[in-house]
Amino acid sequence: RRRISSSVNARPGFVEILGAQYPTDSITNITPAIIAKLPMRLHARPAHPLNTLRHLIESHYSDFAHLSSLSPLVSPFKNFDELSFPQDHPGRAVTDSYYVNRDLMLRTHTSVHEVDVFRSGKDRWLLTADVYRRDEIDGSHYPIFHQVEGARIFPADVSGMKEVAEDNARLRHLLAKANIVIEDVPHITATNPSQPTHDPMYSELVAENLKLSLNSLMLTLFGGPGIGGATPDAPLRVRWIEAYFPFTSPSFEVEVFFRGKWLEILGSGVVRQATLDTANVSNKLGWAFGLGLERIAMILYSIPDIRLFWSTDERFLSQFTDKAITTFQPYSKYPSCFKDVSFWTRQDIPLHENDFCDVVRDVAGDLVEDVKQIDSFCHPKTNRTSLCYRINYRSMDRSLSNEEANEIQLQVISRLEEQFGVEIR
Ligand code: FA5
Ligand code: MG
Repeated sequence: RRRISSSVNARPGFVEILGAQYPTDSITNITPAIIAKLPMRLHARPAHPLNTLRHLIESHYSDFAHLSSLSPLVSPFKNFDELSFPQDHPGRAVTDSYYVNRDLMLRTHTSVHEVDVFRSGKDRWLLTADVYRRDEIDGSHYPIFHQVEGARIFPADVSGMKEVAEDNARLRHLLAKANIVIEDVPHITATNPSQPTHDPMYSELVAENLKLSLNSLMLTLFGGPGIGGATPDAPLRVRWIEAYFPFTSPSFEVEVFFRGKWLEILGSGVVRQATLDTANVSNKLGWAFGLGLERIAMILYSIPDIRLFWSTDERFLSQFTDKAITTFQPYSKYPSCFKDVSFWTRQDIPLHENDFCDVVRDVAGDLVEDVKQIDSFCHPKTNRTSLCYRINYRSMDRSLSNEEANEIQLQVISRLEEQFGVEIR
């Protein structure tokens, strides 16, 4: 079970990732499909929409340090423990994250690098990277996506707070003239408290700086009339929502109203002092945010399917330049073809939906468009569970024959039998 296929070029008991070999163990669940995509670095490809969007954000934060080449292989300790995640946090589960082995995983968020970057002495920085989460399969979910982390810290004293207050005045002035409507929540509440070691007045000032700074970023990204954003009679709408993250308090999410829908853009908050203590900058206080590039790019460029970012088709890639955000012109959509598979699961071998999806992704690659469970029942006498999944296959680049889809489906079935001992019905 969770066997790494022999297509990965490594000694038995090892897996090769980005040119180095790592021992596997009983929790290894990284798949060849994921390993093959690790060197892609879409956020660094000239003229790729994700790269252009990153540069737009970097130019907005032009006086920040810009980082983008840290390794995706991290320890679970750094990804979770160092950021105050509780032991039982669901993100740690093998069903939700990709593990190379017990001590090494693919980062699930860019926050994993906060401690190291703060420790290196940077007090205002952006970091862009690929992040990895096991998930369902559809047009807006992909197991790899890209985040930009941003952070700014100030001296936790009167001089630092004077700096914050001045910056707040500058940003408030700038936003007052802009075509933007902001739905705010209080900076600090009983359910979204300031931290015990923080002077609440300092925490208020920093939370306000975070909000003003991000409102101004939203204006840069979504405020232009040319891209269907704000117009004189329809201002940009930004909504702040109370949130929870183990490594910030108070915490917030930001949503933007764009083309008729509220779109979740980012998570953010006042950095937990434990993070800054670990980074040896206990005398500082500040904020951080993490935003997802794909969702923003899909909206700004009108890209309808998240798999397109991974397309090597010239009809996709040649449409973009590194100068500006343009509207994607869809080329003909090829027909899709669905296949169902019904099977009895084994009681002694758990099969999570994310396990099912990883088998499909591993066999079908980007030829899978979505996967849905269409039936599930438990036999009253034998107590066995039967599942039925519908897999929708479609190529974005060419027409896929029914024979080819059948061939892929057969491989999916034999992998399910082999890895999870299922009995096909
Ligand atoms: C985080 O990852 C936190 N590290 C963000 C953060 C940073 C909070 C710093 C506080 C301080 P979350 O899991 O909500 O949080 O993801 C952040 C953003 O990434 C989301 O708002 C969304 O834009 C994007 N995102 C999350 N999951 C996906 C996904 N499956 N596909 C595409 N984008 C996603
Ligand atoms: Mg979220």
